[in-house]
Amino acid sequence: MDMWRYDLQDNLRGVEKLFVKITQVNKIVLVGHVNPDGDCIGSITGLGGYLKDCCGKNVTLVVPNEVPQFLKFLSHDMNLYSYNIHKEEVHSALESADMVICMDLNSLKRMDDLGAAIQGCGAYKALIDHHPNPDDTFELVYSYPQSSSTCELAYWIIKELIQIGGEYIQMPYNVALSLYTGMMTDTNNFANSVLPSTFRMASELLAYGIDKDKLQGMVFGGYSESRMRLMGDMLLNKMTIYNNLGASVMVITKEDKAKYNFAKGDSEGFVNLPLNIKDIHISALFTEDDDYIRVSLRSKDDFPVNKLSNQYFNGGGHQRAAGGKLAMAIGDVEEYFVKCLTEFKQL
Ligand SMILES: [Mn+2]
Repeated sequence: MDMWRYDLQDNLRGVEKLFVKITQVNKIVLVGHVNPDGDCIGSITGLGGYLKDCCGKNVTLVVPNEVPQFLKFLSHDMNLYSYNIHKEEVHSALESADMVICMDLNSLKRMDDLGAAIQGCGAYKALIDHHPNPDDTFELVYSYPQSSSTCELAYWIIKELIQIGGEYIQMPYNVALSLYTGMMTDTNNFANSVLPSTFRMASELLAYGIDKDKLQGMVFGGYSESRMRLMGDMLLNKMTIYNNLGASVMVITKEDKAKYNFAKGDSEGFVNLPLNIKDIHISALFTEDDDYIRVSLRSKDDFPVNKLSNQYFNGGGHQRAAGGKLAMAIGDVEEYFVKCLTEFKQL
């Protein structure tokens, strides 16, 4: 057996169940996480597009809040609702839904208010995701933390669904484009968590005629001048290095946001930068929002930032990439982080 397939075999063994369920239902709502990223939008538009165009299902796509401008092209002609803007449309879609498929999240907590709406609806609930420890809300779970991205998992699941269906269907171009985009962003352009199966998927998808250079430009290159200035200011003036902890901290205040005309997504990727410094293996970025402080944590050398976040920052995620939330004065956050990390490292 091919190695790449062996990787995935256990996880794909159960796809028959999903196949049977899909044949039994008509209205399907696909849901992603708060502050949707490329993998989130790629996976709901990719699987959603397949279910709509190849299986004839009535498909609605929902995320808790705004979709970044540079990812909107992936929804094509599908309904993609932000719950904070389209509450009524989302409630009506959920009320009549036969099935809800949550993607790229392991817990309803990753959906803010939308989580309660999902919990309360009577539809059959499935999960397709690559974050560890999914919660037990779901009746059907495809959780594969080793996978590069939810989009990669969705790709192999769709291929399996096609195979079980027994007739050869070509994946539509739009589906291929969505899945490629999410895999490309979640691996940071093939830098992180890439398996042999990931390259296999990429190579198969490129055969659909995806212009990968143009796509990279659209997804990674569409930034504003003010984002670059903010990044420069952060690295030059705001990054604190704690050599004794092997850690870096950056804080973006409301003042910084105003100064640099901050738009959603402008700080994307900042948290990864300090990890390029020798011996820095933990990076924290704190961003002051209206109601709370947003926490982003990254690590290398397998330091478990998801556990750190779970214990001190009201969040979780992957071992090397996690998020969280804090309610405190922005001026106190750095001291709090240093205290928590020191304690955590001593445990
Ligand atoms: Mn993901």
